[in-house]
Amino acid sequence: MRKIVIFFLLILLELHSVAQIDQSILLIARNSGTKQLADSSNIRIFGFANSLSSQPNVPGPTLTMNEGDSIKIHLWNVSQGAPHTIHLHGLDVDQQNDGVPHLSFDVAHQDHGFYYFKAPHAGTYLYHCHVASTVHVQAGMYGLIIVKPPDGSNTTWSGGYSFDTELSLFMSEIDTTWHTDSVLLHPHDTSMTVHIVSIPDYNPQFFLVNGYSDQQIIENQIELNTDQNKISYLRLANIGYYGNRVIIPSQLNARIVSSDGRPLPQLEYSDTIYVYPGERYGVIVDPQSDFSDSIRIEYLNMNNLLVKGVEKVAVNVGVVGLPDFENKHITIQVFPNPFKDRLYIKMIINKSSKVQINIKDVNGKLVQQVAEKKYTPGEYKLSIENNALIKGTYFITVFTNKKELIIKKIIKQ
Ligand SMILES: [Cu+2]
Repeated sequence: MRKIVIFFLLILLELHSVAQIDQSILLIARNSGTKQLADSSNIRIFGFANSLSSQPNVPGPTLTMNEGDSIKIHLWNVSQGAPHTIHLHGLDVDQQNDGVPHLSFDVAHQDHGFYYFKAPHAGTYLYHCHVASTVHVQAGMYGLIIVKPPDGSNTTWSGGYSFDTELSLFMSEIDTTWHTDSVLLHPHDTSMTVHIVSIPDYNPQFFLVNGYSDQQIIENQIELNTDQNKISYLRLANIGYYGNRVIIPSQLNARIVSSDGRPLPQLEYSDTIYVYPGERYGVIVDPQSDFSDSIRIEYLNMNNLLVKGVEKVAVNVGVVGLPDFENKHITIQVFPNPFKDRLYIKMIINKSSKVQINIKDVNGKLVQQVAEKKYTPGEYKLSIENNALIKGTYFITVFTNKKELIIKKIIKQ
């Protein structure tokens, strides 16, 4: 009798755990995306989108969840072509939910697949399609998974390191010769563990950070903006077929604290970190001085370890470069420029002043304003949201001591 009661209790618990989903994520697999590269050319991609109305991007959406949450991923294949899966790289899930086609299931065109798992130890993980994965990953079917601690706080893991800001640097490459129909549209027999696909030698021409290279990295503001004594958490991840050598400016005091979603037994001070395909590292940085430099990412051919590409991610700590405006009352610096959705204004007030900040268009029309306020001597950093402004050229002006002064021409992208 006791055994029967326990049995039913277990069934109830099981039903409860299936029924209670903390987060449901929709990923739509598509075979018909395009991606603009740094030379303005467009290539065909496969990828994941969040909704039917949105196009896939490379990488796919970043999935953020809290440790211990019950997660359901709904994969809907709207590809008019190959089957797809979601492989949860580095997550301890059961075989049925691991997305390796011949060991679990694949999702054909117009089919739906569901993956259930409990978000594992707080850390950085990956997902990617596992159908003919060499081709489908290069095609663009991958994304980042960030697991926060159970309370969702800015902490590396429960009882780990607290941080003020975080930045993910997700590396990959693109060889445009693989983005042709003859490679992408090969037959897919998912009952086979080996696919005979004729693909060119892998010689990537584009080296990506979060899907962007060269000036695209600047335009999309992939950069570390922080201040002295503030702690930032860098999540480094590589889903390319090349290795990455990531070189961090020494003033950032980089400490590697985690590897592949688990804490290291003890942190390691290192400015140079090798991130090989599929690997992830967590790095804590806290600069002690103001400076401007960049994180250098080298892309290494795994056969000969030669550097085939270099990308840079800007690092700005505190006041950077020369001030944009300076008089005896006030010193002002505006960054970044060009800007996207947010503009920062750093002010050093020498004498108490009333300051009002205006953004005007090229015709002198006021389009945005930070209301007048009295500032006592000291340093201030203002952050202005500019979501409503259309792309174009503006002037930032400051109204102080009964005079309006033009500070800088700024460009919204
Ligand atoms: Cu796929």
